[in-house]
Amino acid sequence: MAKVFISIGSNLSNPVDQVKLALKKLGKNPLWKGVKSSSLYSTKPVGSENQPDYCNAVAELETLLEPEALLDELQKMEYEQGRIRLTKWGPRTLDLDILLYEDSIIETKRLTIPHPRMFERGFVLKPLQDLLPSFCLPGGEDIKKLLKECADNGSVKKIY
Ligand code: A4P
Ligand code: MG
Repeated sequence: MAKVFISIGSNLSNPVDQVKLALKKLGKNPLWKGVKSSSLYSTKPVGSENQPDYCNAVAELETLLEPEALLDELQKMEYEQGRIRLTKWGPRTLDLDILLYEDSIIETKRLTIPHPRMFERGFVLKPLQDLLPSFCLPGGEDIKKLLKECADNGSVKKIY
């Protein structure tokens, strides 16, 4: 079984409900087990700022799926929740990104793991810290130290 961390983000169509629904669906899917969730956070958009605030969370699970097969399943879930890809970093009903897959380093046409932008994003690291409080990311960086250096750290507010 591979331990995997997935970032969940939404900023359209009741973002909190979208994230809750995604967590519920993750919890029911027989393709993985042991699903745990971080708290939910309200976050300011990073990258393309002219869009609504996000709800973000991180989920942990264990699966026998290989990374690309896992990505296929997550993309299916995105479409089921009405995801339409209009612009890169644009608003979305559901974004599911694979942050970490065990301690693998993967670079393929479809996948980069660890997720290349996770280390500079408070909206990823703060929820991840709920699940891995004293964690050193692959590469050895301490999550607490990285979080302090994130430009968006101050705008990540816990909802519950
Ligand atoms: N892909 C490569 N690596 C991965 C991975 N580790 N996990 C490929 C998932 N997908 C990965 O993704 C585009 C392609 O990335 C996929 O087809 C897959 O093969 P996408 O979801 O279609 O597009 P995107 O989400 O717009 O791009 P990307 O690169 O995932 O965007 P980011 O960097 O994740 O940024 N601000 C706040 N506050 N909260 C957010 O959640 N999200 C973004 C998206 C920007 N600003 C945000 C948030
Ligand atoms: Mg994505």
